Amino acid sequence: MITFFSDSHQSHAPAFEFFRGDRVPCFETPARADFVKTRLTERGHVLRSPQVDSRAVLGKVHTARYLAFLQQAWRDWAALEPGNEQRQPFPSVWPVRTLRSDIEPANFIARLGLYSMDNGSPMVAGTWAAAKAGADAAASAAALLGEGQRAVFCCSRPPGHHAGADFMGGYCFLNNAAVAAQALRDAGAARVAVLDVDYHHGNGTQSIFYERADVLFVSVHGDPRTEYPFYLGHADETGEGAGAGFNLNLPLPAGCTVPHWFEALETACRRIAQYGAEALVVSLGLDTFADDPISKFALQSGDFSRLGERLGRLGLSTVFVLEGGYAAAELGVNAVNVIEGFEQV
Ligand code: OKP
Ligand code: ZN
Repeated sequence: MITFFSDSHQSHAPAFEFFRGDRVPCFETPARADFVKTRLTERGHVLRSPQVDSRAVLGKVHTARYLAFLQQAWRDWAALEPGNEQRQPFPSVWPVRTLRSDIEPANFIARLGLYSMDNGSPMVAGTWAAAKAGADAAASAAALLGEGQRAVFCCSRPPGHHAGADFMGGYCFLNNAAVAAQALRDAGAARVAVLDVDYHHGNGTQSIFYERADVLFVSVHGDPRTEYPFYLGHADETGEGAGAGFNLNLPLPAGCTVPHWFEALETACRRIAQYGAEALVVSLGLDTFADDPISKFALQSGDFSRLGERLGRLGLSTVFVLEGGYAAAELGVNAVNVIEGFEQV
């Protein structure tokens, strides 16, 4: 499968994140994409650099002020005081209920909080470049489908599905899956489905398309009552306004069995088929893997082939976008199993 891969992912390599009050090494590392690249190359898949500038599409899925903040964030941070160039900024205050988010504060950390859902999105000098390359990959993949490719894989990081129209969160800055879906719409697909199979609910993607009928969002994920992102992803979220009925969440209990997971996948696939999608975007999180260090589903490497086969049977033009998956050394085999399972159909 043609794969978009950009070396600029390496410039997003924060040293640590917070976990239960401690600084711990980041789970979301450059090694993840490199393991996938190695496996793709071993198996003869072709890697390309993203060619399409996603700027115009980004302007349709994110707000102008969020994009302006993100692109400039590191320069603003570094200019604040000597030493910041070597220091990761984290938000410490957020405009929750009753507080105002319409006025952008001048203080950098306050602005970072305004544009964040959590303190779980470590940022460094190369973050914008890496995130932008991921969005460019998504736009490039959509363009290739327009040229008649059946499926394209975006091997990008950082991931994107927690990023909303105007916020980062959960390692995500730009919503690559939303960029792919919007680019497919712009290229003439009347209806696009996004299927998110990451362990964590894709709150950003859901919220971006929540009031739209032209993009169906379907997600299988750990129940937000106990799992990140906690505040979205429940079964009663079915869409609003024009989007009513075009959002389907299939939360599963942490620790659920593989057959239970595939049962939910089947429900997801049937909804997508019934919707009459002309193209599919898969938010391909691989943290459903049994040995994932931060997630609690039980898929084995062979199960990812089965996932790919089921997606292939939908018979849709498909963009795969890499999301989570933190058992880095197994990520290559698991990702390529999905891709090859799909191609086998
Ligand atoms: C991103 B993706 C450790 C807690 C974990 C939230 C998980 C983000 C998952 N600090 N942070 O959906 O795989
Ligand atoms: Zn995840």
